[in-house]
Amino acid sequence: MQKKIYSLFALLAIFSFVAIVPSAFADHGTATVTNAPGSSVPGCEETADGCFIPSMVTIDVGGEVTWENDDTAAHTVTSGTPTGGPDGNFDSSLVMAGSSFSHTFEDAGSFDYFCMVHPWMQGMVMVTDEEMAHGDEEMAHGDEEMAHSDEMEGMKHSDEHTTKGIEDLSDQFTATTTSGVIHHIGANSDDDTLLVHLFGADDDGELKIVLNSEIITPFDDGSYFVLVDSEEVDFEQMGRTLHIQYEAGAEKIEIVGSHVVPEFGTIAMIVLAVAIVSIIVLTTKTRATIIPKL
Ligand SMILES: [Cu+2]
Repeated sequence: MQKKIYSLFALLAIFSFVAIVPSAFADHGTATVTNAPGSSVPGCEETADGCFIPSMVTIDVGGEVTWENDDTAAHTVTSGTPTGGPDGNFDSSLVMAGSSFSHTFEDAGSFDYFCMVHPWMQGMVMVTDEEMAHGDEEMAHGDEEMAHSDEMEGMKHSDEHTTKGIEDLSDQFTATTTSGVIHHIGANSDDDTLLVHLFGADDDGELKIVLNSEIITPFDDGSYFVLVDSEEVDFEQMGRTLHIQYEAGAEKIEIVGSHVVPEFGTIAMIVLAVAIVSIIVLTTKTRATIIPKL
């Protein structure tokens, strides 16, 4: 009898281990960035790929980024900005063509870097807190299923709106504020940013927004990054629901993802128009073949 219990316990332990392992070992630990060929001459900063490819990478705390210099010129990877100068977080010094440089990130946050030789070359490393990046998975495993189903409802709600093809982007999202009102939500596909303009936020407040995946796609690990009045802020994320704190007087909240589709409403309208036209064409054709038979 006792043996049975033990083996049952062992089975349970193995099972829960198997359930936990995939999320714990999901590989967000490393990222590789390469120097754009020819980046020693200005111009790469105006391309979609940028001078460091990709120009923004996201890793977990403790993760390592490797910069491979595939270009023919020597470059540096220096934390900081061209205008503010090196900030001392990391510096590769000169990396020769064909060589590489790696750095391990022990703290969460966003780290700007640039090339000292070619200051038009700029990039960013986002280091996310493991718990935040995997909030979604933990929710699913945890006993907070109530909150999860609430979120699902929120998503359904916003999906309903998209199928109707409403022009105003504010209607594509389920969003609430505790201070001020949402004046406008706009999408900028150039820097993959969703812009939430606040009006009359006289007190500190919180924006709760359920992101519509039709419009904004998160980074590979499911995370986003958020700026309030152009300053990066910490926020809570549960799946596609973000809780963003802002201070009194805040006007602009930017949510950055890996891809943003602007004016989804317009696209939906086009799809709708095409559907209607094809229905009309089909019915007239069918009628044309039916009428002679009558
Ligand atoms: Cu360079």
